[in-house]
Amino acid sequence: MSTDFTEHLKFYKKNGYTIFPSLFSEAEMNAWRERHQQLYAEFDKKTWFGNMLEYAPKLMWPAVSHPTIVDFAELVMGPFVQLDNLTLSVFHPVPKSEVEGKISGWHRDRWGQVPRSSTYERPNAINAISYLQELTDEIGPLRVIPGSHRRSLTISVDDRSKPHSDEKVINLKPGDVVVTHVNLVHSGTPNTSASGKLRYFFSIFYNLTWLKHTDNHSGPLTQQLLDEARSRNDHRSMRLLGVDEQLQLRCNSGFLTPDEERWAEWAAADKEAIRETET
Ligand SMILES: O=C(O)CCC(=O)C(=O)O
Repeated sequence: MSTDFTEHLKFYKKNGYTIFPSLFSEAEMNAWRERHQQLYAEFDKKTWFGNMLEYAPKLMWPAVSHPTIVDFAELVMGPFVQLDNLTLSVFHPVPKSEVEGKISGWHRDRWGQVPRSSTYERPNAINAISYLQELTDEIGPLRVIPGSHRRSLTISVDDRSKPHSDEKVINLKPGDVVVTHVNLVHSGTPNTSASGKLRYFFSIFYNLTWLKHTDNHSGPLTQQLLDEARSRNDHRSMRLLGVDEQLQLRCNSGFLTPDEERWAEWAAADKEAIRETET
């Protein structure tokens, strides 16, 4: 059953984010946590991993190509959506006394800009973030400044690690996914778990196909996913992996039909064109 995006879209345009509850299962999250633990051991206690698709293609592809997330991405960006980077990271707890009253740091995301007006603009990139545990006040919630994707809001260096008067604190449940607009000002919160719990952060970051992508999609395992997508004539999956064969035609469409109408036609045509293949 496909999701009704009407309310999500309205909320997203106004506030710069929307939350999709329970998109990921406990079994999936468990497998991702385990993969992180292996990488942590293998890479000398490194905590931050980009390029997660190449590290774990079979585990990660269902998340990257999740129909709810990618359908919504195509609704707000048009069918020009590629994976910019797939990041799985862990924040270890720090003593509460060290970070009392501090947040991780306000910012807009990669490929963003300070908005020039209050008009809603298509994002250059969106972030589908989930946390593989409940985001309690102790583990460190996500903080957002609603509407800051449509405000030329700036914050002084001194104030970037302090809570903001317009902030909303978001305590997501495990498996929930928040999709943000690239120009939304947001911040994490330090993990101060007294019982030593880890704070997992999982980010599927998508950008427009005519921008560069941050992850390297040329690795053999990612290329295998691309070959499979090609054999199905699955343009949406190919785009996610950095190959947009329709870009030249679609980026010069004349722009006299409303964008969202045109995007919906293209997205439908892409779905129609997929060939069933034997697996
Ligand atoms: O750690 C967090 O919750 C915030 C993550 C973040 O700032 C980001 O995705 O850019």
